[in-house]
Amino acid sequence: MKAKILKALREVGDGYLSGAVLCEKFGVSRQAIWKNIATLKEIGYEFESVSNKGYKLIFVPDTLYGPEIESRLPEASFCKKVISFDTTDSTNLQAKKAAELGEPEGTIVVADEQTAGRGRRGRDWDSVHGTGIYMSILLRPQTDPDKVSCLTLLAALAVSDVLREDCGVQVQIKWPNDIVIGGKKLCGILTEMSSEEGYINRVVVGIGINANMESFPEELQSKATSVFLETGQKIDRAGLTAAVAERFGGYYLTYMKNRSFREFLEPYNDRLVNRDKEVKIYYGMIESAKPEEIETGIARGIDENGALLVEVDGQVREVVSGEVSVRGVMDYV
Ligand code: BT5
Repeated sequence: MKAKILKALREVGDGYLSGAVLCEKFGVSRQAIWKNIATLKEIGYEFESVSNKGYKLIFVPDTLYGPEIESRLPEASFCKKVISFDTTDSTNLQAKKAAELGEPEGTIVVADEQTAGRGRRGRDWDSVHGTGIYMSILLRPQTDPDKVSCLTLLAALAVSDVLREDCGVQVQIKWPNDIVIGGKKLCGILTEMSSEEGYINRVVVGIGINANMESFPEELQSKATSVFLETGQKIDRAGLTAAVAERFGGYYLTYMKNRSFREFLEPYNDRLVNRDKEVKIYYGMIESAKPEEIETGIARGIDENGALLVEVDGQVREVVSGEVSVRGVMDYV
């Protein structure tokens, strides 16, 4: 109901909507509308209320509040439900719990802060309160488990599209799961799957976007950046979350319908930061890789299975994500 009220009030823009109109529109009592508006006020929303005219939405707090994000999604969106937390351990962990409770495909879990944000292979994701976007999308794809790695690539494409179009940041993709600009990471993606005997129970695509951070802890300063640091503009996090969910949902449905990454190949490769550059492939943890676990070659792009094609000593290797990390020869990119 809160999402519906917010959407209706946003749609009238500078106008007002009376309690009576809202009651009729949503088939609920005056009391129900009033109660929902009172809850929104407690969260920080401000309404102008004029007798004989009704309510006007005049201030929206900067939070990743579920009904706010739902109110920004189109009616026919792939993502219908948003579960939100002010603070949680990890939105990926919460999305897995939601999956166990039977929540449907397309449910999104968001948080304003993560106390145990996770990266790949046990690494951490720095997730301070109120500045980043921490979101996880629950999927139940009816496909082979080996098609799942492409979902990370679709998410990278969706996030990079939205960042370019809506925020004006000319980001690139560092295969398989990073969005980068100027050699620094702006977003990371962690896709986790649970499957049995070739059958997928669920997939969680977790996306962390550095939106409005003004600075980073010392250990991340040389490798992390945010939309704010790149543009000098604070962005509307709830709007960006909805836009990413919507764009990803569209790509996901196309991918599942065609069962192929073919139509995404060109846009992905165009945006690949390592393309035709020398890269190091680490077949082990970067931090402790032995020399025999590192290979150097030229990245040529990805193939239809989402593998990175790397030319090593004149031969092309298909490098599969999940098994390796890729770095620039001198640096992170
Ligand atoms: C990733 O791992 O890049 C995946 C990050 C996914 C985070 C999202 S947030 C919502 C959802 N819930 C979760 O718990 N996770 C997902 P990886 O490629 O392993 O990179 C991790 C490395 O990036 C760390 O070891 C740091 O070096 C660096 N890092 C950590 N926090 C960062 C940040 N906020 N910005 C940029 N780099 C960061």
